[in-house]
Amino acid sequence: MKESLLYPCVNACRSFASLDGMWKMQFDPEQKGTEEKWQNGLPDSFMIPVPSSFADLFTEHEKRDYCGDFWYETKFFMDADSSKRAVLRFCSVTHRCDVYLNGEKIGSHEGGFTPFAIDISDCVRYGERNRLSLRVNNELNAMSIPCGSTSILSDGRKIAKPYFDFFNYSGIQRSVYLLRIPHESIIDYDTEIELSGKDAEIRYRVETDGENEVIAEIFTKDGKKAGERTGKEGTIRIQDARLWDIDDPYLYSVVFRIVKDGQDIDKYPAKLGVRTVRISGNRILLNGKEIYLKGYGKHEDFEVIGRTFNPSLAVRDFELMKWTGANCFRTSHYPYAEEWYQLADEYGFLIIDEVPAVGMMRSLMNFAAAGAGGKDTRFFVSDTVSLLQENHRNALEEMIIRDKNHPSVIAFSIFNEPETTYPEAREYFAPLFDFAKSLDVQKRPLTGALLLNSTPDKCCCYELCDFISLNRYYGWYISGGSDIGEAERMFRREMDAWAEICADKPLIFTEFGADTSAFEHKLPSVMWSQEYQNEYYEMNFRVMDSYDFVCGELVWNFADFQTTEGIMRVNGNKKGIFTRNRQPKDAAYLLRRRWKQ
Ligand code: CKX
Repeated sequence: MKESLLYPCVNACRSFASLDGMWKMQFDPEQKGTEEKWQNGLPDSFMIPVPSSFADLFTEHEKRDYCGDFWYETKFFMDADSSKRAVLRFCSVTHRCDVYLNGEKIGSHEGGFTPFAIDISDCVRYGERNRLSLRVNNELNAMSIPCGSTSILSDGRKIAKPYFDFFNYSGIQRSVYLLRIPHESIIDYDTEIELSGKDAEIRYRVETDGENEVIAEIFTKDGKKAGERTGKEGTIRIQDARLWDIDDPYLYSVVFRIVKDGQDIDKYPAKLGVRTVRISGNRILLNGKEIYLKGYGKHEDFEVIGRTFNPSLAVRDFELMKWTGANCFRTSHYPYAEEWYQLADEYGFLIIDEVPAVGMMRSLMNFAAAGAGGKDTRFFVSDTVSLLQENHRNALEEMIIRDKNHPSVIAFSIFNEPETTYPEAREYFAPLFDFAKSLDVQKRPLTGALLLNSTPDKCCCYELCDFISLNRYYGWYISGGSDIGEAERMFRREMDAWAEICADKPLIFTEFGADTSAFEHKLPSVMWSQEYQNEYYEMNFRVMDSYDFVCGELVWNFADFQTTEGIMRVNGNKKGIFTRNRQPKDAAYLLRRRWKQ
């Protein structure tokens, strides 16, 4: 049985301690840690904050760009109470790790963006200090998601070569918790929602690891009971339900309890947003009403902290998104920290939740050579594909289990810009779409962001998507600058071709954007100037507005972000509507005018 991935909470039955703080760290470029048993104590460590993305903390190239094995160590005191289970929850360790407790290996995990948990009840030393060590590795290869490669320089140093366009931030990037939960406990739950007139039917299912009875209760915000039912599964009817919507993100509370002889054995509280998401013809419906998605592709990315979650920064991002009139974002290109989804539930934002399946092309120079050039590298025709698919499947499972109960999550994205132009790509993706559908009881729409050469005549995968998501760069990677008129004509030709397919399928844009320096102005415009970014968006909106099957526009990107260095990037990707430190470029005002209408 997999350990529960439920978010930590404290109540009469459960508690947790945070293990965040300053840990020890040591790079292991020669991979001698295992042989020398560094799990028994790091021989020559330095201090590192946990959580953190280590790269931007350092001043030396070798440390910032370190690629390979590296170790972490901390000590924690375990109280003498063994009446509850003790579980370590790692919210994300990028990209893979082995975990040791007091020198013994207790688990391992592949995949850097979803939590995993290890039950240590039987091996932890109660009433003593315990040593927790991790051997982490951040190399990229054709089986890892995200995909990339690792090159070895002539001095033996390893360098990450992402097939994708964001910095390979890594480390223990999210919190580590020591959970104390009952021996018989709630492992997971899910809810399906049906609206019936003014009422809502909540079909719930609770998974426990025991036989005792479960009680489910729903409360309004002001604490009134809205419904109750006994049983591990059942339906609760909320009369005159207040729906969760972008303008009124109302959240009920739901509490599940395992009860024996009138006593709570376990209790898990959560928020419940009552809403439905459906596709009807070429429309996306939220609570039965058409919704047009306006917003961004984002990154977890900021100066110094890299990909670490920071609550102030997250609130600033939500406030800025709201200020522009946005209602949606895609977690490009990996599942974000859980707190993002909690905030989106509260703010009334819609999320397209993306698995880290990015870089699915064999890039020789940098991702742009393959991606923007639209070349086909036969990525899905290779011996490693089945291992990649296994990692992809696990990442999908962990993401859907983790995020399925958030009302903000309206769709899952299974990929970003893979090669889709030959049948092997479809053979690769079709079982993953089936698997994702089977995991999500809410049967949310599934999609995947299609690369610019995945046009209707060539793409073998769009049929798998419940709605089509296009990443398009007419006026940037294709016919930019003075040729923007030509770009518009080419864009319209492609859209005319989608029109036939989209008589019965919604289509949204998951990316379109132009690199823009916050310091450049030019009249008439040139590429990279703020004037050009505005003209680029005006042209793109003109085209999108002429096709009524377009159900959404998520611009690329919310803010400038860090990438690997190279001739295509000036200290990062500059397609942000906001700068990296969250100040508006001129285009922010253009979006605000359009989206606030
Ligand atoms: N799409 C032609 C994936 C994103 C990149 C974006 C860009 C590309 C474009 C592919 O991760 O940042 O080049 O700006």
